[in-house]
Amino acid sequence: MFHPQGLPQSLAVLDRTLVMGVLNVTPDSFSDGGLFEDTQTAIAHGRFMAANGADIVDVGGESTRPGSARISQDEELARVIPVIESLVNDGIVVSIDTMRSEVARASVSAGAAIINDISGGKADSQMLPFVAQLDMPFILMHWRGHSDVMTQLTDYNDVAADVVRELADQVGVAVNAGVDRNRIVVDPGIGFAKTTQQNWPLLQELDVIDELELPVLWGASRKKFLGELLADSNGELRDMTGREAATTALTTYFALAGAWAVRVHDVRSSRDAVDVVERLSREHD
Ligand code: PMM
Repeated sequence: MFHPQGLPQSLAVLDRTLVMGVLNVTPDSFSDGGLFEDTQTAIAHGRFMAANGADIVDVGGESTRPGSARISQDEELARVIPVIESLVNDGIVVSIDTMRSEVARASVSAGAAIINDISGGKADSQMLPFVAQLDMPFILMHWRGHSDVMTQLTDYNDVAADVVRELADQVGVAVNAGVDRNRIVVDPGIGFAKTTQQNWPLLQELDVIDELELPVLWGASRKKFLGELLADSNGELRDMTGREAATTALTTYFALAGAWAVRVHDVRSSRDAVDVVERLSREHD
């Protein structure tokens, strides 16, 4: 298992897959839309996830649901900063899920310890130079374009090989911009510029990504490809919360494959799965 450098000591010492809890402070996110819009509700949910085993709480203010439009930077800042300040004040490790360098900058000032950029530095030319100045992990996801166009960006020859090659290229861009390779975490970006069916070969060939010799984060929680897999006989997609057992199954799969972290909505079930895998990996007494 690979670990990024620059992690807070409390996480750096752990020898298991980490659980990152999703905290979308957005009125329109596809999985918890509207529920955590209110700052106090968001803070309470972040605390709840930490109490239930989240190692990291991933705070995001911008929905990346397929087809969604962008919000202004001021709106994004207003959503995430008070939540980050409050959770950090409680001693919770927070990552900031943003494509904007200015939001990343303000979040780091507010105490965020990890940058999670779903565009891997592609959306904002100032992101990589900013990250290069930091001493914290940078999550670089496979990304081909913004949510309003990503469903048209799904041409691949070989999904797993192409995603890993494009990730390698972007890691190279980041390193050229001065980002320390030892601080990079890669993420294949389940559901981003991929049809629902294209997620499966990516998951089936998950060891292809090990070629990069970098820590890996997987974000498959409650995504549409699971809703489709579990659809009823009328073709009605399984609802969000009904995708939880399937998400936990994937967490087990990722943990067995040595993933650095999983990004999930229901923290308790994934943490239980990770703890089982960790116990199984110990030497016999
Ligand atoms: N998925 C979403 C948002 N941020 N970040 C990373 N690193 N990886 C992901 O897969 C990812 C992400 C969209 O899902 P959500 O709306 O359930 O948060």
